[in-house]
Amino acid sequence: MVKKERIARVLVVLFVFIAVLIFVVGWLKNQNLNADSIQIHARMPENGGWSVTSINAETNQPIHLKLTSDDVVHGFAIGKTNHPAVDIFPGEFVETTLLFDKPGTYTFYCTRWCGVNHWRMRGTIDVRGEGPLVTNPPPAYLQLGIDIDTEHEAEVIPATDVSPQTGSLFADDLPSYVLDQETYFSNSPAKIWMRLRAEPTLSELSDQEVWDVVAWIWQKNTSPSMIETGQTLYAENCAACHGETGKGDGIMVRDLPKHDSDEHSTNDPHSESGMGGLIRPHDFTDANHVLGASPALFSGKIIRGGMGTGMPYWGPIFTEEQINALVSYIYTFAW
Ligand code: HEC
Ligand SMILES: [Cu+2]
Repeated sequence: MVKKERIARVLVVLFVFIAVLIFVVGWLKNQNLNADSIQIHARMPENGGWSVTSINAETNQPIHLKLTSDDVVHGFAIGKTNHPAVDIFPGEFVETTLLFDKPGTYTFYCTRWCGVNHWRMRGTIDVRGEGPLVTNPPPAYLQLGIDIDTEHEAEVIPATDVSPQTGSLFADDLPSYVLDQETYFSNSPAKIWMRLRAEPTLSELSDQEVWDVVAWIWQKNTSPSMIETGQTLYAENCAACHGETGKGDGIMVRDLPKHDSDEHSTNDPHSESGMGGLIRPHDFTDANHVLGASPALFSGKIIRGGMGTGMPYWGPIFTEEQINALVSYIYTFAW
């Protein structure tokens, strides 16, 4: 009797010991795995988004990621870095190694249109280490005091197509402020047109010729390669809402009511969306709308987003050059 009890007791102790051992070994193994690589599952935002949304890293210490998708095809990229985007296919693992040489907070995001809330698939990587922190300067629209949320219809628009080439013929007659990058950045084409129209030295020019000058100024502040970069970024990140041709008819918004100022309709664009407040964007081919906006306003909108309109914020994703490229590209729809 006593013997049996003893055996039972030993067995229990042994059992508990083995259980603890299994647990500890499992935990250690897990720790080890984590040190070697981080496994991340991608799911559509409705299904939970990224399984990991914050990653810690140290400068100059590689981190290995094992990525897979639990539903549709997603993509993985990190804003403001040159790390190549990785496609993530359901049921497959793809590995990638990240290396940061500057401390700061980076944003990783999905690059594939996986659904309406696609752009919400974002997470952060906190990189610690020596060196100056990578930070973002405040967007220019704040310093310039431009309200990016008010309507900005153009006071004037060109009667016909503009010709930057013709505009360049008057280059020598222009007041010098016109060629400042600052002037371009903080004024809408319509504003600059009005300023030039009021210049006594340009009184000989026709209204259309003044527009040609404005178009030339816009051309001077961009370049074919910038437009090309803008076009690529736009196709990947913006066309799903703003439409391939900029008309505001991308697949994500096609069925939503039109924007008030576009059709002078009585539709309240906010009323029926039911998609996290997504409304239909303005028509970028509408000169009335686009020529009334300054590059600072457009870039501010892109950086900050729409605050409840469904326009995503891209500040942590794109570099200043990329945002300027997008802005140059947007004007090409309207000219
Ligand atoms: C999920 C849909 C969606 C995506 C994706 C999107 N936008 Fe928008 N965008 C909107 C909506 C809706 C508006 C209108 C409401 C507003 O101005 O906030 C808007 C407004 C804007 C405006 C302001 C227009 C104006 O005249 O005030 C700019 C500029 C803009 N988007 C640029 C972009 C760029 C560049 C991208 C891609 C990098 C992009 N958008 C991606 C939905 C989207
Ligand atoms: Cu996705």
